[in-house]
Amino acid sequence: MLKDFLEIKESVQNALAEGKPVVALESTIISHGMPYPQNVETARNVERIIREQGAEPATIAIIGGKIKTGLNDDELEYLGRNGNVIKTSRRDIPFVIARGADGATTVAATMIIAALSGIRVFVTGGIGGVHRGAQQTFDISADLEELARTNVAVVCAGVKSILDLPLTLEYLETRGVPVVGYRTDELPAFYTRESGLNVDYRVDTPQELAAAVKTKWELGLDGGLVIANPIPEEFQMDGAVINQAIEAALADASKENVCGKDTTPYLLAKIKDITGGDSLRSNVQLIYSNAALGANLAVELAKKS
Ligand code: PSU
Ligand code: MN
Repeated sequence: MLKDFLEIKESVQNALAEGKPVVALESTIISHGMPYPQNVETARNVERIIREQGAEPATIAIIGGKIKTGLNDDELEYLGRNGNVIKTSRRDIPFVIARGADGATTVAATMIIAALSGIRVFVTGGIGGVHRGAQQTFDISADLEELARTNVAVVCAGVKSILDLPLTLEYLETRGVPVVGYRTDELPAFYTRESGLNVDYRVDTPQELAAAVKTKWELGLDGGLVIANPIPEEFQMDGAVINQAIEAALADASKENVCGKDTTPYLLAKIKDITGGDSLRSNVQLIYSNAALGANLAVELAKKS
């Protein structure tokens, strides 16, 4: 039974029962995406921002073999400090649970658990995608497959240029996943607002966004959406600086033969080191901005149901 595996925090359960807006958050970003203590501090601030916008936050993870939808403060701290948490995507979920282990959920796994919990909106920083060189390595994030099948709207800051942006867009197009620009016609590239690539649709208000999301699912068009919210202007990085850091990080990864699930965390940590922490500052700020938008979307969706 689902309830044997899944524990929904009381405040989240109450919000869901009352049809109030709830926003899911991932935990790989905490355990593998940022260093301690900034990771825990950011996670707490994100939850606060979501509450301030009138929605209930639910950070998702697996702790001691139990799926948690909604973490308390101690659990957030534990995840952020503990170096042994397993990066958990779709295929890892049953094993992490069966072993009674701790798992930090990726975008894919968080979407699955959000959907099981009845949550339709999920906020993160960046999604996984088609990696550069995927023509050779086949490295395509399971996040993209999940977006194709699971009904959760994912608010992010676009696609990070550690990935191949044009190929990621092609993949999403093939799998029927809408890529929506929030107040932009361009796909944002995470650290920067522009990529030179177009999104499918631009929306300018949370109301407009909610109307499209609701229509998609009412028609039975299963799968998620990528809602790309550009990093606020003042926190944007210099394009040349960040691209140089990314190139250097990619070169190191290839020299050290990093592959599989280690690739993304490796690149994120390298980029942070190379930019002397500047990338981390941008990363934190874009998540705050996404948190506000995700909460606004959840509020509008709740009004419509
Ligand atoms: N991109 C980021 N920060 C992150 C991740 C991606 O800017 O923390 C994490 C997310 O949890 C995402 C995962 O789901 O990496 C993708 O990993 P992979 O490429 O191995 O699928
Ligand atoms: Mn991969």
